[in-house]
Amino acid sequence: MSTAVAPATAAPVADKLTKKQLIADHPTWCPGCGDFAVLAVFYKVLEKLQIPQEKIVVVAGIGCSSRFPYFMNTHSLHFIHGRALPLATGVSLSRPDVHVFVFGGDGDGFSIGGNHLNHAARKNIKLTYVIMDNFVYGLTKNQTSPTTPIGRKSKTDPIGAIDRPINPMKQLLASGATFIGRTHATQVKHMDELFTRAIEHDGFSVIECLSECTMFYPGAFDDGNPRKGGAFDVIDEKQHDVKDDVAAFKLADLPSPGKFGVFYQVNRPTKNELEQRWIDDSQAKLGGASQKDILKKRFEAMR
Ligand SMILES: Cc1ncc(C[n+]2csc(CCOP(=O)(O)OP(=O)(O)O)c2C)c(N)n1
Ligand code: SF4
Ligand SMILES: [Mg+2]
Repeated sequence: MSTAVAPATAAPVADKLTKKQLIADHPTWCPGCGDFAVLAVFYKVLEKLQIPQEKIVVVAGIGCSSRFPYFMNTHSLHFIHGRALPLATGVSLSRPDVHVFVFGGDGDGFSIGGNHLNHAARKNIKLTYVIMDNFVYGLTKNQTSPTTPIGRKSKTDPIGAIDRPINPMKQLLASGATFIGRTHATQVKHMDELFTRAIEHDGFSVIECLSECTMFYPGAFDDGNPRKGGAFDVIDEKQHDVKDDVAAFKLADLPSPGKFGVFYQVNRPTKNELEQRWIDDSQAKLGGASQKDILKKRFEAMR
């Protein structure tokens, strides 16, 4: 007779993460707003990658696109206009076990938050940032944004915008981001592929997603939508070396609707990694002192 005894309880099987679990609230965007598709794809990608729900952190600033945290049943934070990245940086550096995502608009990212964008990118903070670019301030009802084309009329430019818009791809290349992509909210499969690659990248990954504001700037991205007679021209990575920043700048110079896909991707140590190395070295030098004690010692030395 066998003496083997079956364990009293089998190890619990972890629940599979489903889209249903990720939904927090009914999105309140206007009918047809491009942001709906971005949210739907994000749910799908998280379900596909099976990132544990308790390890997902979603951060945003202010704007229609920045309403993302309301719709995510994850750790979600909504911060001041343009300040999503500094908050997300703190979360990323202090919690290496979580995946940090930032969502926001062209105003939040390139205007009031432009300074933070440059620094988070050059420091190569480990996080994924999706900028839903609609070429307008949507939430505050139609002001010129940093990406609004010259000549476009708005509440702040009643005779048409006169300032040269920024080129997001060029700006991100110059700032030192290590993964830079561009997509279109009507191209669901492409968004899925790009979000997945960005999440898997070890460093600051940023995607500009053209997302139509149907209320204040309808038709803005029809030239990139084949269903509206436009051209969705994807970068051929057999021809374009994603490590070549000069080639990426050239792609970024193409006239609207331009190219879509990965413009640039390189590996460079993240600030997360460099800072951890520095902490480990300091702890080793100080006989295993706690981070708190090291900080205290530093402050004392600065007196
Ligand atoms: C310090 C500060 N300045 C201005 C505002 C007003 N404000 C809120 S959202 C916004 C712009 C939003 O535009 P964008 O980031 O492009 O997001 P969208 O609504 O287009 O998705 C502005 C100017 C604010 N909330 N806080
Ligand atoms: S105002 Fe524009 S960006 Fe905001 S929810 Fe409506 S369509 Fe979307
Ligand atoms: Mg906007």
